Amino acid sequence: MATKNHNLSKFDSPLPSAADMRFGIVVAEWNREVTEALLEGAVRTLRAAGCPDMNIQVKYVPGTFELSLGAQFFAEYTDVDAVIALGCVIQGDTRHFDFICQGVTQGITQLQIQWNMPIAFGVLTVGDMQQALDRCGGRHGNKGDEAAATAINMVKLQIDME
Ligand code: DLZ
Repeated sequence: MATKNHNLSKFDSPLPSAADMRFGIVVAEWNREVTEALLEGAVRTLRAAGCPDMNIQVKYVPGTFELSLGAQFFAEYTDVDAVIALGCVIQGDTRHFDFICQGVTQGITQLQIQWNMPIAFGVLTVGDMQQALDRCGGRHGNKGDEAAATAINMVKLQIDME
């Protein structure tokens, strides 16, 4: 019987080939400077794993709150294997931040289960713009890149388990 190696996550391994995988990327237009950088990171990672450009579709929604519905459109109307949702919510003086974060996390969680489709959560939820810049290609890496790697790994896992 195969046992799990608890010291090394399989997701620390090199990425599987994404040559035959199809991805939808839904990008929030709010804080566009940040979300475009997340998008660049995600596309770079998909390409590096062998995914051809023709297998990558990008669509924009107004804000992070709309990412769930954008992801659902991909699931319902296209033949993608996974969706990568990219957004950036910056904490302000009101509770808007909490509602948007709650809405998108719950929405994406529900969609994944409902559609049996990986939807990677590439949403930055940060206190200020500097924290966002640090995570979209700055000193904390690029979370778009990480979201794309997650999507590739989850599609591979689904293929292996089907
Ligand atoms: C309204 C709003 C605010 C205040 N802040 C953000 C944000 O930091 N990041 C983001 O992606 N979107 C924000 N939005 C817009 C909402 O996501 C949404 O587009 C609107 O509430 C309309 O549904």
